[in-house]
Amino acid sequence: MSNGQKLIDRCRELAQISDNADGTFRTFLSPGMRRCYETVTYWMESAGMQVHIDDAGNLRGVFPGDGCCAQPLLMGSHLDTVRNAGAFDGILGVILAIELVEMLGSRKLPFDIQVVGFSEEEGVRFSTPFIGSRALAGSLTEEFLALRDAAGISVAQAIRDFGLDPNNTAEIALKPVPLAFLEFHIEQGPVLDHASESLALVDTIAGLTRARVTFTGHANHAGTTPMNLRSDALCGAAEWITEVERTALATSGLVTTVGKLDVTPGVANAVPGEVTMTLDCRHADDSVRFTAVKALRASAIAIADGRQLTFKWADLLNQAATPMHAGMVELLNSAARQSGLSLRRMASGAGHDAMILAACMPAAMLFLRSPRGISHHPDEAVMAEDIDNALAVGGNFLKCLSQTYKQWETS
Ligand code: HGY
Ligand code: MN
Ligand code: MN
Repeated sequence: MSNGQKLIDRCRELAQISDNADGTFRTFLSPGMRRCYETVTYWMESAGMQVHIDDAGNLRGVFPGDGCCAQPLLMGSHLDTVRNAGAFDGILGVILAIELVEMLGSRKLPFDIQVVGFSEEEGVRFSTPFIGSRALAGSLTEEFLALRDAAGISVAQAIRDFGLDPNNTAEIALKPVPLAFLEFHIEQGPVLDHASESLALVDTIAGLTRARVTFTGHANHAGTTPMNLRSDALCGAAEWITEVERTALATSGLVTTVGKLDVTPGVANAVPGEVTMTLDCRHADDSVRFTAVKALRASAIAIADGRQLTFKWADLLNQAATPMHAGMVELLNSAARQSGLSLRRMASGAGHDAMILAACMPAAMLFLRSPRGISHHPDEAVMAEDIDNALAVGGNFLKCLSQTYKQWETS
C-alpha cells in the first residue's frame, strides 16, 4: 500500500470518531476530540514522538533533533471539524506531518520537529475560530477564555472540564519561536482539480469578517394578522440575504455566506418575530472586504427601517488577509522542484491556523487537490498520488531547511 493510501485510511478512521451519531463532527475538547487524541497520540508515539496536550487543548508531538538549532520546526493543522464534515479538512495536515516524522526513522535533524493538532480552528462551539493556534501565537486573551457556548460553558471551563489549566494558557506561546510553521491542507476548492494539478503553494490567505446579524419584528398569529400590519423579521432577513449574495456577485473575488439562521418562534402558524444569522465575508484584499461589509451593514439598517424592524450587528471576527512568508514559500518551491513538480501559487479562500501563526513566525502552506472541489461535506476527498507528492515535497523541505536553517535562526 502507498503511504498516500495509508494516510487516507488513517483520516477515514478518525472521521468515524464523532460527537454525532450521524456524520463527522468534533468540537473543542469534546468527548469525540478526546477519543480522536487517543488515536493520534498512538500514531505520534509510534513515529518516535513525545506527546502531550497543552492547556489550550492542542495535541503536541515532539521529535527531538540533534540539538544544533534551538528553534523547532512546527508542522500541523486542526483536529476539530465542522458539522457533517469530510475526513480530510485539517486532519490530513496532522497525519501527513506525523508521516514525515515517521519517514525520518532514526535520523535526527538539526532542529526538533513539533507536530500540533490544534484544538479548535473551525470556531463551531464558541462561534470564534483559531482558539488552539491563538494560544500558540500568544494571543488567546481573557476575552477568548470568557466566550461561552450554547450551553453557557466558557472556554476556560471547557479547558478545566478536560482536566487542563486555563490559567496556564499564556505559557503555551512557543519559546523559542519556531524556525517556521508548515501546514499541509486540502485546497477545499475547485482550482487544482479543474487544472488537473496535484499541489499548489499558498501565497496569501483571504481576510475574513464574521458577524452575527439580528432582525427583530413582532411575532403574531399567521392567520389573523393582515399582511400590511406585520413586522415579519424573516421577510426582512430574506431581503437582506439576497442583497448579501448580489453584493458578492457584483464584486470580483468577494465571497459572502449566510450559513446559519435561527428563527423565533419558529413555528408554522406564527409570523417570525426574530431572526439571527451569521455573515461570513471574505476577500484577498482587506479594503474590498471592508467596503463590502460597510455596504451590507448599511443595507441591513435600510431594510430594517423600511419594515419597522430593529436590527443588531455583533462582530465575531475580523481576520486580516495574511501573506505567507516569501522565503519559506520559496524554500517549499525549491523542495517541490527537487521532487520534479512545478507548482502554481494561489490564494486560499479558506481560513487556516497558518494565518494566526504567521503573526509570530514564518508560515507556509502546501495545498493538495480537492477532487470535485468539495469540502465541509462528507464527499470531501483527497488522492493518494497527491499525498505521495506532498510527502516527497515535505521530505525535500526538511532536507532544504536542515541545510539552510542558520539563515532562518532568530534566537
Ligand atoms: O472557514 C474556513 O475557512 C475554515 O475551513 N475554517
Ligand atoms: Mn474547515
Ligand atoms: Mn481547515
